[in-house]
Formats: sequence, C-alpha cells, structure tokens
Amino acid sequence: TLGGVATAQAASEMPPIPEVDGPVAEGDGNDYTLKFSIGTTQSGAQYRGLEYFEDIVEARSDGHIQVELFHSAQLGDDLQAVSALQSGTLEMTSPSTSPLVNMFPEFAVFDLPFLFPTPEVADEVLDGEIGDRMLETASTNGLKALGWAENGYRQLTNSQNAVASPEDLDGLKVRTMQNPIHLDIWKTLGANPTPMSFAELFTALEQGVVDGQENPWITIQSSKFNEVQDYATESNHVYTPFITLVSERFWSRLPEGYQDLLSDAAKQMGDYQREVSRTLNDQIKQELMDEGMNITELTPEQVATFQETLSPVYDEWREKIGGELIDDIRAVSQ
Ligand code: 2Q2
Repeated sequence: TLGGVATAQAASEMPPIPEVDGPVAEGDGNDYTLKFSIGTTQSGAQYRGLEYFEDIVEARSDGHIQVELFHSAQLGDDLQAVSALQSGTLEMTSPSTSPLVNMFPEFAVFDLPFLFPTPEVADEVLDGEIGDRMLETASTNGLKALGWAENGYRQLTNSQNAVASPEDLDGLKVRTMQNPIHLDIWKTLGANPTPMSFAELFTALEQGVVDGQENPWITIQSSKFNEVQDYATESNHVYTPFITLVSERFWSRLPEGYQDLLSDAAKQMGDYQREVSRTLNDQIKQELMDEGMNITELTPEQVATFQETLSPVYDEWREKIGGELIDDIRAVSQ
C-alpha cells in the first residue's frame, strides 16, 4: 500500500504485441476467411497470442486472408473444434494435447506427471526433433499441425480444504481433462476424478458438481475459477502444451506462399505466447494470493511425496506410450 492507502489491484499487464515484420506473402489473387477458435477466455495468454497471429497473417497477406478470432469455446469445446476442422467448417484451433490422446496416442507422454523439470526443457523437446516428429504425426485425419504454444504447468484448486499431501485429497471430486492418464493420476492420489470438457468446467465448479480442478495460474484467473475455489496447491504436476492445428481442407486450398505464411505466424505466435505465459505466471499467482486465495506452496519433501505416490502411473503408462520416447525426453533434461 502507498501511504497506507491500498494500491489498486495491479491488473496483470500483458506484454505489448510485437510489431509485424516480414515480407508480404505470394498469394493467388483470391481472398480467404480464417476462423480461429480456442477454449480459453479473451483475457488469457492464449488469446493474446492469437491477436499477434491475426496481425501477422492480415499484414503479410496484404489483407487477402481475413482472420476472425473466437474465444471461450464460442464455436465448441476442444473435441468439437477439432472435428469442425476435419469437416472443414472451422479453419484453426489450438487445444491442449491431452484431450487428443485417443486420436494421437503418443501425445500421452505430455500427461506424465513431473515429466518436464523446467519450461526450457519443454521448449527444447517441443521445438526440437521430438516436437517436429509429433507435428508430423498429428498432420493426419484431416488436420495439419503447425506448431506449439504453452498452456503451462498445472496447479490444483478446490473449494473444500488446503491440500499439502495426497491424504488431503481423500474423496475430493476433481475434474480432469478427457484423458486417461489424468484420470489415473487423481485416482492414484486418492481423489475422485471426473473427466469433463473445459467449456463445462466453470459451471460445474459453481454448482459444486465437482470440488476442484487443475490448470495453470493464468487459466485459473482468466476463467475466474478463483471466484468459486478458495484453495490452491502449487503442484506443477503436469506441463501441458497447446498444439496449433489447421483444417487440411482449408490448408490444401491455399497457395504455397500462404501456407508458409501460416507456418511462420504459428511459430511466432507460439514463441510470443510462451513469453506472455511465463511473464504473467508468477505475477498472477501473487495476485490470486493477494485477493485471498489460500495457496499452499509445497516443500520439496511434499513434492517428493506426490512424485513417489505417482510412480506407478509412470510404470503403467511406460508400457503403453513406449519407453524410448520417455527416455528421449528425459535425455533432454540431463
Ligand atoms: O483443463 C483444460 O481443459 C484446459 O487446460 C484446456 O485443455 C485448455 O485450456 C484448452 O484446451 C481449452 O481449449
């Protein structure tokens, strides 16, 4: 407080959108409309990245590609948006990898608890040969995968009690993404997990259908989960990427110059959006604390207890995912 008067709550400052640089792309004289839909809200880091994407694509197509942005799952939740790309009624979306593991089983590696020790390791994996290979794998089923962005490290919130160890989770109804490893994680920890799309989550929390959920600090604030959740635990238990996808039907109609432009713009969006995500992460955690959220910061011993409790999840899924992919990723961490 300044001079005893409480300063206005510092709204999390978004870093400025960078200036667009780069040449105008070679078109074919036609105009295109590109609808880009995401599930997170307009005040999140992800939408900020889309605004930069829009600036790049409209400027460097000389206005021949008009980008229309949709947030908060206005055009459907993650799975509905992906099937809209496959049917060609939507051009782009950028969901977490987690709800897509039935379509792309190797994405499950991103749901292994405590896989990425730091964001830099996540960048090295996603921007390196492993990430490139996964973009190839995801460029099937009517989809073209262009690049990666950051959902981030996930934190647990709930409406019942502070959680510092698995015992505190006993019977807690936790919403998980529609993903088998996440279900396993929370069952193994002793909670009572329910899979649900992100679009339904706020209402389910508000109505007490579930007691808790887990998402990065930015999503907790931008989706106003802190309004219906009194407790949080800084668990960093999973790092989730976003994957930027284009409808193959749309992609194959574009001249090569515009395909290169979208690839470029998706990469620049991902880099900028990670920067925004990391710039805001700690600031937003502090804001949530200042606004009265009871945040439990785990000691290294407490984190170790969660990790030990979850090692059976690793063993079980190592078989299914393939040990070499996990070892490759771990090799990056060394
Ligand atoms: O918990 C979730 O579902 C979120 O992390 C979402 O996966 C993410 O915000 C996006 O996929 C929503 O479109």
